[in-house]
Amino acid sequence: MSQGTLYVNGLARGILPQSLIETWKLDIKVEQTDCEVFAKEFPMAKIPAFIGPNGFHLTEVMAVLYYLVNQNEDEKVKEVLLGATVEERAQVIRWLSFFNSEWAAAFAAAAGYLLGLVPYNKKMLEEKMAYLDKCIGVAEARLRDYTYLATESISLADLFAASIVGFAQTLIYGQDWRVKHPVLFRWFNTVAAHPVIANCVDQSKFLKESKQYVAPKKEKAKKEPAAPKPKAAAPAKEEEAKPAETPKKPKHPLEALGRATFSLEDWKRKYSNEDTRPVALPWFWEHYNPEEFSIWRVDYKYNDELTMTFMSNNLVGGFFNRLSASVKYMFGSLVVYGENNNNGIIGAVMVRGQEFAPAFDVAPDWESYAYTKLDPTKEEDKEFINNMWAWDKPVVVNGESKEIVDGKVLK
Ligand SMILES: N[C@@H](CCC(=O)N[C@@H](CS)C(=O)NCC(=O)O)C(=O)O
Repeated sequence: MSQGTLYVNGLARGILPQSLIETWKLDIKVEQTDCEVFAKEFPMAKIPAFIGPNGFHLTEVMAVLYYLVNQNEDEKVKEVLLGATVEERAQVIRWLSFFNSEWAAAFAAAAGYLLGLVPYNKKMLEEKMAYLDKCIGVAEARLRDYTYLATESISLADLFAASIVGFAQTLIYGQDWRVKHPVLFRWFNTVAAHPVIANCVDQSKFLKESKQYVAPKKEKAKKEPAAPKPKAAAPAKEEEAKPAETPKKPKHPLEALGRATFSLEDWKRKYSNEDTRPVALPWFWEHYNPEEFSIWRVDYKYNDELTMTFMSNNLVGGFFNRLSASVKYMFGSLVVYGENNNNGIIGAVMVRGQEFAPAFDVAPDWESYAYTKLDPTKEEDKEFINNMWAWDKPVVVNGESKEIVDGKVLK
């Protein structure tokens, strides 16, 4: 029987724990997070997570790493990685914590903007990128005079920092960034040769150029196959008279409203390409035609049943997937506000026409939400819509200001 299970999902903080297990051949299973045990046992759903013998549970990457290093039976290895003296051990914790809570947190936020996972916000992206460079500057100040971050040898802090800085080079940083940080890269190359890092950082996947924010490509409208021309007088052969194998898809009821002058596609492109608050939203209000599209406040009806914020966000994701048949007539966003065990779902969605049902009723769970028409000529409604689409300010619910913690865009 194995001595435990580590849960990972390919994201940065799971890389080193997994590599320690695999490189040292520890008797510990590595599983992906999309399983029932993980969902049940780890309500925060963060990786890495670990279950050991006798129900011993761990979360938090620093604790997981500390535990795994202690599974190595070689006392010398432990001493080198964790530090030999109190001072060394404290320095190891210091640099582990620095790369975990300062650098990795800012990296996750920056990558979210650069990879288009959250609404683009130029100012926030610039802030995060500058913060990452500030952190690197702090590490480089140390590495100018010393070979390693915490001690005179490769410690656990070097391994962890190299694992996430390596991961970042497969996602956002390219050669231009490496050239700007020669001190960091002298260190990185030394640590990357360590078997534990060589096993988990694949330098062949490093980006050539740093990722810039690139607007998603215009989606080509699917060409409807041309309708067959009516046959001339000659009697059709029996075969031709057979009904087509795939029945023609029924038309969406909103198609009857015809083509709008306000181009939803142009708007979706603007929203994806431009900084939301300063550029995209002013463009929207300049072009929006209230006769063609109505905008609805959408409230989840059962907020008191929501538990974990990530589960609320999954609920929204599922709802949006089920709306896919109507999405070409819709745009909007639903956000999750609050915290675990005290959160809610709210948002603003624009639909073709003046009714909400024809757009929403394609999703079997549409009645779990309440719909209230908004009037953008009212400053208060307009600002609500702006906030729901920009996610840059807390949302006011029943007079209380609540932080937006997650959300999804329907486009
Ligand atoms: N405080 C935790 C943070 C763990 C964390 O945020 N892990 C990321 C992956 S690197 C994650 O699980 N992200 C998914 C999410 O936040 O839902 C730790 O130090 O381990």
